[in-house]
Amino acid sequence: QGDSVVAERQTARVKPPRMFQVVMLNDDFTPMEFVVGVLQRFFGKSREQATQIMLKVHREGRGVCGVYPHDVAASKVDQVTDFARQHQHPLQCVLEEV
Ligand code: NFA
Repeated sequence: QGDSVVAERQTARVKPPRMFQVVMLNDDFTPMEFVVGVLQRFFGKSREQATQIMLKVHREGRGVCGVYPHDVAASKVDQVTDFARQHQHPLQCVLEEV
């Protein structure tokens, strides 16, 4: 009962964080296998989930890798961009507010 009072006061006072999708963009050069590895390494996807997302991006031009608060989403974009550059692939991700 005391807890519900606390919970109500918090829901009134604590605003939810703005959330951002990390959207992966297709290109003609990055190998499919590399993209699957990126989705597993940086977005915690299983091999099966990663393959589905990679194919969606390949066929439709873009796909959502995950949804995070701004600082987390921005750091994922940087990590993916840096990792791709290190391997000389043009793979790109962008942020979009949900
Ligand atoms: N279109 C790339 C290819 O045919 C694969 C790819 C998928 C690239 C998803 C970027 C994102 N090798």
